[in-house]
Amino acid sequence: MSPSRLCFPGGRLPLGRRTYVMGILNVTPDSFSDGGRWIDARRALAHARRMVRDGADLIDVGGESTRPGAPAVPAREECRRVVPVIERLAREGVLVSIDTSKADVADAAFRAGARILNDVTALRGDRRMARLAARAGVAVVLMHMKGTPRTMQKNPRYRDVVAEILLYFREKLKIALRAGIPRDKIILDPGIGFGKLPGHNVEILRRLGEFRRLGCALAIGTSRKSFIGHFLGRRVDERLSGTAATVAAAILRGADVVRVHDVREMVDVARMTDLLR
Ligand code: HH2
Repeated sequence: MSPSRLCFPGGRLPLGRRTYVMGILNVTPDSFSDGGRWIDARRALAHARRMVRDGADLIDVGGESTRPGAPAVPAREECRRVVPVIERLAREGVLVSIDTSKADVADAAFRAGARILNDVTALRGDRRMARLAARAGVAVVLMHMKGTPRTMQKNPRYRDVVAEILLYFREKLKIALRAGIPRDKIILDPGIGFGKLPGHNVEILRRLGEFRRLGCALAIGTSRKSFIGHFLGRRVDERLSGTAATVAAAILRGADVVRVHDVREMVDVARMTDLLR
């Protein structure tokens, strides 16, 4: 069972024809690979516009880092960081997703024009989130994470990592559907690096196709992540080629959306890999 499209307010993306590239915009002082670079709204906007020119299909705007041990950011501060940027981008016709687990931030982001919710807690961070997203009619990324950002990398164990994530997705899908978010507005993301050891991430990528049986769009975020550094011995700013390999592999196994920092390069990877798929 494969979905044919991804729907959101005012538009839809047909699935299965090509891969969509989601450009990452971290309006944060402390993100793991680009913290502090785009905290100023003007620079953030310029960076987002460059990603769009480079071929990004959508921009994922986040105001709080999810790296292990990152300090929590109050909703007001998160809104202060992301809302002005979302407003401008949305006005320019850019498809924006909001990377947050807080309903207050999501609400403000939807009002500012975000049309996709990217919730790394898959709606479990805030009880109000599912209903809010359903009412707004936005598409929703449900990402798998074992534990919380604070605890997730403390010796995560799985019997079968893919089976466990499939089970988690089935549960969260049920909650989302019950809240009124239809399947053609749901994107599943196995959450590379969120409560996974390097070998778990590799296994997820090798078996990515198994998630397609849930009948939802599939997203994946490997960009610059530490498992690439683990296997290649590369610093965070040296992981472009490693990222490219994972993006290509994910596309060959059925990813619909790839979440990346280096848009120009990964658009090329996506276009070539789409041809080969
Ligand atoms: N990864 C990060 C953040 N949000 N969302 C989804 N759906 N999938 C991911 O893999 C994912 C995500 C972590 O990357 P980044 O945003 O660059 O870092 P930080 O959380 O430190 O800002």
